[in-house]
Amino acid sequence: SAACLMLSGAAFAADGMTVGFSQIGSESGWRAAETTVTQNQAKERGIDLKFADAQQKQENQIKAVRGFIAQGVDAILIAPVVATGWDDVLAEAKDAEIPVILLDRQIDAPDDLYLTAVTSDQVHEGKVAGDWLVKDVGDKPCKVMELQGTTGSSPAINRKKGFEEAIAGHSNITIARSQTGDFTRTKGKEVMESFIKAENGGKDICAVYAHNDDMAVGAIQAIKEAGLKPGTDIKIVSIDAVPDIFLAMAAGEANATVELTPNMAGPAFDALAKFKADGTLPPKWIQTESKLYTQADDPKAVYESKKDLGY
Ligand code: GYE
Repeated sequence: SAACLMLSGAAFAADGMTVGFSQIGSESGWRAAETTVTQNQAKERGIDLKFADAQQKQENQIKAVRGFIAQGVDAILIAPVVATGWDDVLAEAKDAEIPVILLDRQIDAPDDLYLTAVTSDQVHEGKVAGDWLVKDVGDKPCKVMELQGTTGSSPAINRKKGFEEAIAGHSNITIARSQTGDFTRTKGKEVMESFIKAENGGKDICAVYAHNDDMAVGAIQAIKEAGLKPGTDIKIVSIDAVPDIFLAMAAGEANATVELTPNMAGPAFDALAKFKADGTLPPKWIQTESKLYTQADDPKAVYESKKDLGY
């Protein structure tokens, strides 16, 4: 069929390429899934993927990218840990005529320094989370605890912004405390414990907004240990839609999440194959979808459908 021909055509164009991938680390379930999916997508297309784990450090990412340039790879994928500080190394890749594709996070740099960025609209994700809370809370006063992602990362900046936009004009809802939990369960739990202490043993807290599900799962644990009920005493809204948050939703302990696909590499490799085949320039932003899930969406079934998708 035509679809098959198109698919094999794209795979053929990518076949035999060597692609360097500078991954951030493995801070979250979503990140681990993205790594697995990227490796699978490369294998399916006959791409030789060189993988480098930066352990959360931009300097390691810059070193890895320089290494890929020295090796003369055909393309480079970067999941950029923070938004700034990329201009020099990207200019080096450009001079070497190696296309760079950004995965899942945006950067503050001139967009001629990379081929495209495959990411969600992270302001929108924050807005969707905030809109859910506004609707759920109604007119009641609501003190929100915000668990931010990695400081200086585009999802932390933008998810904060979008949520603030959603609650603006609803003076009953306030972000009373906001701190980074670095996108990890451990830090999410730690920060939530300190919030609980500062807020009358948690009794003054109405909701938690976590920039990812892992921090929400950590916060849920802290709330339970404080003798309160997450999902009812304290509402929980977060982002990613990893399998574990659906287990929490099925147990009534989490309320809402915004889905982020771990398959950023598929669209990236498609764009790369076209570019390599005939110079087709992709749009500078390939946007993935952001869908809201709540307890009304049969969380157990969603868990079952997701648990093998690279997670
Ligand atoms: O939401 C979070 C992760 O960069 C958008 O990074 C991504 C975020 C994702 O570790 O779980």
